[in-house]
Amino acid sequence: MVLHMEPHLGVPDRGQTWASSKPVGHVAARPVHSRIVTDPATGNRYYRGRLLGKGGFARCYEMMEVSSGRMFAAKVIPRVKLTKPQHRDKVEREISVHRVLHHKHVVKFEKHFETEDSIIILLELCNHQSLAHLLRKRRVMQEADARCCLRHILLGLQYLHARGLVHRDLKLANLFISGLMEVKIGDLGLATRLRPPESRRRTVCGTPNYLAPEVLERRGHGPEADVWSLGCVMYTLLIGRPPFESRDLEETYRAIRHAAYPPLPPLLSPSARSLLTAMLTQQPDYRPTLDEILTHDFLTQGFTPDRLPLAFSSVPPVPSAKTDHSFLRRAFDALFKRKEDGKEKVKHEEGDVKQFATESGKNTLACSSQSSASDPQVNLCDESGMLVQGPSKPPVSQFIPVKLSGTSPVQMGISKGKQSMYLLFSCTRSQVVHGER
Ligand code: 9ZP
Repeated sequence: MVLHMEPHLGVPDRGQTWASSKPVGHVAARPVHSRIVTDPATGNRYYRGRLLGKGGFARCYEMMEVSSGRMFAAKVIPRVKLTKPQHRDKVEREISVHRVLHHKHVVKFEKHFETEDSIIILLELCNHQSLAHLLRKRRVMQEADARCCLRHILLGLQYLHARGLVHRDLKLANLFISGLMEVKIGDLGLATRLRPPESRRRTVCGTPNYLAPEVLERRGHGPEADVWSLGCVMYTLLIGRPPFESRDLEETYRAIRHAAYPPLPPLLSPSARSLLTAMLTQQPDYRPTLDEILTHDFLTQGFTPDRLPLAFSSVPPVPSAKTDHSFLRRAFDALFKRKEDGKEKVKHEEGDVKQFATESGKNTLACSSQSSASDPQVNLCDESGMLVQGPSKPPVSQFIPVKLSGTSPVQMGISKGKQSMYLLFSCTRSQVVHGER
């Protein structure tokens, strides 16, 4: 069992680093990390991409299976980190619990293998990271989008509970967002088998902010504790901060024990208010069950998108609709209109696009066209799908690349430093994502 390394002649391969310079006389240096990792059992090779983050014992990377090009999120756990037997037990338990789960709203466990120095777990790669990342960019969510998140999580949780598993660590950072903008429950490191109340585990685990009062008071951990955490998730999505947050941990614990959270803002709908209050009930027996939540008015009344809006993944909400829309309108005119013999005609010169890119701020645009190349009807929308200029407002999922007199859509995508102005390029992206339905 060896960590496969590309043949080398005393110099590191690209992407490798040498172990820090050793004193003279030390045995030969070796590369610290190889970019290529081989599963010794199958011979499958994986290319290690960028670091996604760290968690527990693991460093997490993007990994590509070389033979198929499939991408995974990999947890790489160095053996040296597993200093106690219970560390290894914990990793093995996570693997044994997770590997048999198959549900659209639970992150997929793909495979695991061991090399000489690490245990490697390959998981479904969720291209839009987690709800924690998303909320850091957006601050809060509209009720319809929160409803969509909640529905996805509830379906995943229903699957886990039906299999006798409680997650025990539901929080925004463990709720991942796929490339198709669906929410998936991940990180089952703390998940445990449901036991009868008298023999329930009394260990305190999880992030303090989302811990249920009964877990804090070591009265055991049942499925109701996941409902409490889900209430905390819903509160955070709609209000922008966790319900039990304070600078002092003791203060947080006191608030949790009394289920004392700041008053719900008046703008919250009555059904959101009633569901939150029910989920954040101090007594576990009085909290709604997953089935009751799924049939609650908040989840059944009002529009629920199938997925989160793609726009969530890339841009913060437009700060001032007024200025931005006037900018977008000017952009549209400069890009697609020109006066000729007193008549307005559509044009598409790159020079104009560039001129706008340099003038522009941080707006992201998307275009769609509904007509033939000879008579282009261009809609210019902001990322939320709001029509800014053009004959009609298509739903984002109907974006199609605009082809104006043979110009390739991608050629018109322009970015300027960090502030990007995507034109037809971003609608091509929407189309790819939405086309995978
Ligand atoms: N992170 C920035 C700091 C560089 C990212 O850009 C990033 C990108 C991701 O996908 C492109 C991503 C996470 C962070 N995706 C992802 N992360 C997972 C994950 C699936 N997809 N998981 C599946 N099961 N558990 C999770 C978990 C471990 C692999 N993660 C993340 C948790 C922390 C880092 C990776």
